Amino acid sequence: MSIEERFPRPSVMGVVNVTPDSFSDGGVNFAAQDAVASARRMVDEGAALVDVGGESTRPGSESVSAEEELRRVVPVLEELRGEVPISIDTAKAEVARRAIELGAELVNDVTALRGDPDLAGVVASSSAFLCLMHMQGEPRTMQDSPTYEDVASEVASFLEQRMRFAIAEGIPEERICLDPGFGFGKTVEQNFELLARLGEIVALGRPVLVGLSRKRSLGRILGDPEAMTGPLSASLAAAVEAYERGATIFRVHDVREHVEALTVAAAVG
Ligand code: HH2
Repeated sequence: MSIEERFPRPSVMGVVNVTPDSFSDGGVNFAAQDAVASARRMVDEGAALVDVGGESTRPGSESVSAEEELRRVVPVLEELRGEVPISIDTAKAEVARRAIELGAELVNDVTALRGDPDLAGVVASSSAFLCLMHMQGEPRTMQDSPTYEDVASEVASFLEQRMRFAIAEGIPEERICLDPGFGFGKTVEQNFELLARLGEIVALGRPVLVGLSRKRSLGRILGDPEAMTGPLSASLAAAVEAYERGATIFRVHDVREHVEALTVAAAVG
């Protein structure tokens, strides 16, 4: 089955960060039982799947070991197994392998198969879907001075290359979706230009996943130059703009509100 058949446009992906330090919900779901309850609630609210992550990738964050990531996510995945459709937000082959064994359907790799040389093989030898995301630099330093000649065309050509790499590694194209990586090595202006020109990413021919929810660019465009997050209202506007430009999967913290907004956008469309 292709990813667009499994997750038709628009599909909402709820975010469950089993971390102490994620940028907007750090600590909220750090206890496994809280993460499980959040995931179940998100599905009740209309999420098509839930993205479980054990490592923050917020600007400035440090990476964690595979052992620590497994310690965080495995109890959550065990509990949700067979009940909630799961995406695993990881760049580590070992974590992806265990998550797939526990039923994860999608591997969400913010490094687009550049982080762990074994990850492509793990995905290829499973039936999991894969999200390839653009990032300039690495989380610890990516917001220091992101530079592009032309952000939209550079992100598009990066994603096309990473898709070719994934296909060459044995991952069928129909299982791949692409993500421009809002906030990952991009200024406020670059993020908004990328959103305006999202059609250029959609034109690559694969479903596009967007993560705009609560991102700091949304808070900054509202006038606070120091904002570290953006409000729900701005997240909804950004999601609808992305939908209008062809996005398929929406990675969000506030599921009910996004499902409602996107249902209206889809009815107009
Ligand atoms: N954003 C974050 C994490 N993972 N994955 C994809 N595909 N796209 C995104 O835009 C994306 C992502 C950052 O958000 P969050 O998970 O809320 O925070 P943190 O990385 O601090 O855990």
